[in-house]
Order: sequence, then C-alpha cells, then structure tokens
Amino acid sequence: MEPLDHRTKTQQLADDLSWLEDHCRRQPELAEQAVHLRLAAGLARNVLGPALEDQPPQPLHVAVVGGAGTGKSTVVNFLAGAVVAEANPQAGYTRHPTAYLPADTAIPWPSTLGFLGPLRRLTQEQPGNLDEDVYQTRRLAPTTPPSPLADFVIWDCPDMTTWAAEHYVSRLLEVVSLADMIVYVASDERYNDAVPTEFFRLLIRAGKAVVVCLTKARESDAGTLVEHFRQEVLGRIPTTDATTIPPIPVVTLPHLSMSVRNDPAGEGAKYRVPLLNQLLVLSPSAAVARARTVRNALHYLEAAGDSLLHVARRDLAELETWRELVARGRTQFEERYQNTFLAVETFQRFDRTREQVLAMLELPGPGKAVSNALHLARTPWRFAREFVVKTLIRPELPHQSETQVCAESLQGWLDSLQAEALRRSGNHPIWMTIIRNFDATLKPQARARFEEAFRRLQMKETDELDQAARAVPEYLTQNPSVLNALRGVVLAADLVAVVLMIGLNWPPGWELLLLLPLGVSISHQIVESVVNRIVGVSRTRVKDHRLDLLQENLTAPLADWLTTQPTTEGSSMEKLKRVLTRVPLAIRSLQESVAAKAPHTPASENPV
Ligand SMILES: Nc1nc2c(ncn2[C@@H]2O[C@H](COP(=O)(O)OP(=O)(O)OP(=O)(O)O)[C@@H](O)[C@H]2O)c(=O)[nH]1
Ligand SMILES: [Mg+2]
Repeated sequence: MEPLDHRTKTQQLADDLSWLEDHCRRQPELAEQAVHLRLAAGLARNVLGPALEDQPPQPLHVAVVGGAGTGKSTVVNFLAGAVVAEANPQAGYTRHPTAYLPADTAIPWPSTLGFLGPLRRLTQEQPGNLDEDVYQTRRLAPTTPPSPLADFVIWDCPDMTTWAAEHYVSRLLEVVSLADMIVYVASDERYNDAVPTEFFRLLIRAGKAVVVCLTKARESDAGTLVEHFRQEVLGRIPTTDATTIPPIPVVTLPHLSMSVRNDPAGEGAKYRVPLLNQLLVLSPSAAVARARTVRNALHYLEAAGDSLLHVARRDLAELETWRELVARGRTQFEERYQNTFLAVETFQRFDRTREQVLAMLELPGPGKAVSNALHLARTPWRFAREFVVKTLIRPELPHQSETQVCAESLQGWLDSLQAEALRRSGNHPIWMTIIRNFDATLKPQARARFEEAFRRLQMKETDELDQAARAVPEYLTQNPSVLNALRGVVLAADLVAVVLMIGLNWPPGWELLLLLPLGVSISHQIVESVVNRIVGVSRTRVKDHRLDLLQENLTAPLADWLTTQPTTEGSSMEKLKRVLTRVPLAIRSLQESVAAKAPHTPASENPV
C-alpha cells in the first residue's frame, strides 16, 4: 500500500474517533468515554500513522504524567539531568505539554501529517501555564558525559486531576498516546487519588510501558509507600489487564532539598540513576521499544474497539427510537387530519362550480326565453326538492376547520413526544437533553416551523382548489363547440321529456299542466346529476391530493426537523452510522498493514 493510502486511512480513523470524542463530550456523563476516544485517536495519528509511513524509531518519547503538583516537572529535570522544566508551587501550573528535545540536532522531529492532532507547535518559548491547545519544544544543552537519555524526547505534561472536563487533559492525552514510555508520578500524600489512578489504569490498558515514580515521601518511609502503592493501586488493576502485563517498576524520589532538586545530575544522581535505569531497561533499543509501542497501540485499538463504539451504538439506538416516535406522531397527525377533516370536508367551492356549469348550459340569446320558461316550469320541483332535503336529510354538523385540526394535531404530536421522552429520561442522557430543552426551545421552534409551513400549505391548497374548480367552466369557455353541443343535448332532453309527457297524456287534458313541469324537472335532474358527477371527479381528485400536499409541505418537513433535534449540536444519525461502520473496518485494515510490514508478534508477548 502507498504511504498516501496509509496516511488517509490513519487520518480518517483518527478523525472518526475525534468526532466520536466530540460527540461524547457534549454529554457530561460521557467524559470518561471521551478520554478513551481521545487516546485511541492519538494512537492512530501519532503511533500508527508514523509507523506505517516508515518513520525512524528515534527519538523515543518519554512522557511524565501524574496528578497536580505531584512533582512531574521536577521528575523531568531529573530525567534531563538539569533544571529545564519550571517546577511551581502552584498545583496544576503546567497547562500544555513541553517537549525537551535531544541536544543532538541530527535526531529528526516526527514529520507525519496530523502529528499531535489539534496541538499547535509554539514557535517561541512560553511559560508552562499558557492554557491553549499548543505544545512547545526546547532543545536540551549537550552534557559531558552525554545523558543516558540523550536521544529521547522528554515530555513535561499537564496534570490529570480532573477527568476530561478541562481542555488541558486532552493535551495530556495527545502526548500520552505518542509516548513509548511513561513515567507516572504520584506523591506520597495522594498516591491513590481516584482520577489519577483511573488514568494510570488507562495507561496500562493502552499497553504503555510505565515506570512509577513516587515522590515527596520521607526517605525512611519510601519502602512503605512503595508497598502501599503496590497494594492499593497495582493490586487493584482489573485482572483482565493485570494478566497481560509484566510487573511494573516502582522507584522513589523522596522529599528532596532545594539544592538536590537544583542539581539532578550531581547531588541528585543517587535518585536519578535508578529512574534512568528503569527506562533504559524498557528500551533495549529504539527499534524494539517503538515496535512495542506500535504493536500495543494496535492491540488496544482492536481490544477496545468495541467498547469505544459502545456509547455511540447506544446513542444511535436511542436516536432511532426518537426517530420512530417522531414518525409515529406524524402518522397520528395525518390520521387525525384524514378522519376529522378530510373525511367530512365537502369543498363547497365545487358547489359554485356546479352552479356555474349549469348556468352555462342554459340557452343564450333568443333561446334564453325558452330556458327561462323551463326554469319557471321547474319551480314546483325545486321547492319540493328543497323541502325533502330540509326535512329528510340531516343538516351537516359543523366540523373543525383545517387550521383547528392541524393545530390540535401538532399539539398532540408534541405532547406525545414530550411524554415519551419523559418516560425514558432515566434510560439515557439523550432523553434528559430533550426534556431539558423541550418547553424552552423545541416546542416554540416546532410551532414557528409549523406555522410557516402551514401558511405555505394553505397557499398551495388555495391555488390547487381554485385551479381544479375552474377547470370545467374554463374548458367549456375555451371550447364553445363542445358547450353548444352540450346545450343541444340538454335542450333535446327537455324536448324529449315534453314529447314523452304529451304522448303519455294524449289527447292532452288538464293533467298535462302537471306532467309537463314534471317531465322537464326529471330531465333537468338527470342533467344535474351528470354535471355533479363531472364536478365530483375534480372534487375527489382535490380531496385525494390534500393528504399528499399536507405530507409534502407540513408533516414530512416537520418530522425531518424533529428527528434531528437531539443531534443538532453537530452529530447526525447518518454520521454516527457511518463512523460506526468505518471505525472497525479501519482498525482491521491498519492491523493488516502493520502485520504486512513486520513479522507478526502475538499481543501477549509484551516486552514491557
Ligand atoms: N521540598 C520538596 N519540594 C518538592 C519536591 N518535589 C517537588 N517539589 C515542589 O513541589 C512543587 C510542585 O512540583 P512540580 O514539579 O512543579 O510539580 P508538577 O507535578 O509539575 O506540578 P503541576 O505542573 O503544577 O501539576 C514545586 O514547588 C516543587 O519545587 C521534593 O522532593 N521536595
Ligand atoms: Mg509541572
């Protein structure tokens, strides 16, 4: 595989893991998960990326980590053999990592793209408490004899007393991911603080080669402190991790006087040497140490892959549930619209159309007199029909307007979503977030969107109704031959009725006065029915299309918007899905690429 492919692949994996980290960071309960993801992303970009691009193993990286004020910067000075790092009485002073580079300028600084991720390299020396996503490098002065760690980069890091809430913890994680070896510093009074201890376990799980350095104890108490640390911290490492790791070296840097602290290579040598020895044992050669770093990084990504994605999977499942609830609410909205509005809506506008068409069928010009005469003849029939309709047919019950039905349906939709979210609020933080924002944000925004969409819908409805209602009269106006033919048919029907009645009552008697109006009324009734049918087709078409219009303009866009609500802060369901599929594939593919580069060593063969 080409280096560019490797780069793209590791970069993609690192980006996906960082995206998941951001996703977790938005939920305060997932701070710890975010830490794991940041470490995993760092391993991809700072360890696997350079290895696959055949970067040389030198320089090795040693990171000094620990709780606030435990003596990390002091330990850095002991590793460097000179006072180079700022030790400060203010606990939590160091806010960004500083790399102390080998005096030998021939040792290259890693040059892979994306190295150290979001951390920017400062070009000028700055105090260690600069609280930004930066790191700085300082070159160590050459010493005689040369320092045993002459070709190592020594990193002074911010503390990890709080979990992930602070930005500087992620800076620390970036360097930790890069490190080939780690010096974990714990002071005598707080050697088993909860967060640093958790962090220590994470280092072990990530397969980092760790040396523990216990500081500030009285020299006479050093042995007891080491024993306590072994029991309370090392002894409590979960057995799953403990079985795969070799013993972890523990050294002490007891309470030191100022003069010893200021002269680590001279007066302090007695404390410095055991610490250096442990690091040198862990790195028989740069190649061996780096191979272990790469192998363990990959092993961590493989082993932790599933748990890294666990949160995202759960989130996705809950988001799917939310999507289903939104979809269910939408169906209920549409059913209600159909049953309480469409089913009873008569679209009276078409009654006007019917009247208009019937009026057009009347004879124009001189024929008007005939039409008027026939109209007059049908008067008793019209009165009789009106009477029957009034007495036999129940008056139409007033039904809710479309606006009312839609407003109530929206209310029902939102209420059911709120109730469901409340019911689930103990299950997952996503529901809590929904509930928190429901009344203040989601509801008013949903209403505003609804109102806007409803206005648009009504405009389209009016247009469509108007167009459909005008269709038949317009057609007849534009086709006078058809209109005249129809008028002919109507007149013929009346004439047939008249002839039929006269024939039935031949020779004509007084009954003809009754039969003739009856005949022309029946013929007109038939014409009305035909016109009703024709107009009815348009009416049904409009009615059938109403639901489509509603879905297209109102319920579908509203449902789409509601679906994205729990994820508007940057995460989308689609991205979650993509990342969840891509990450395991990328890890597998990187594993194959690493295996293709180096002969396979089983993960258990850990030379730590
Ligand atoms: N007397 C005495 N003071 C020490 C010893 N080790 C560290 N200190 C002091 O403890 C304070 C903190 O030490 P640092 O080395 O700055 O600790 P740190 O872990 O780097 O601290 P932060 O970067 O602020 O988290 C400083 O004032 C040091 O001088 C020691 O052995 N003896
Ligand atoms: Mg410090």
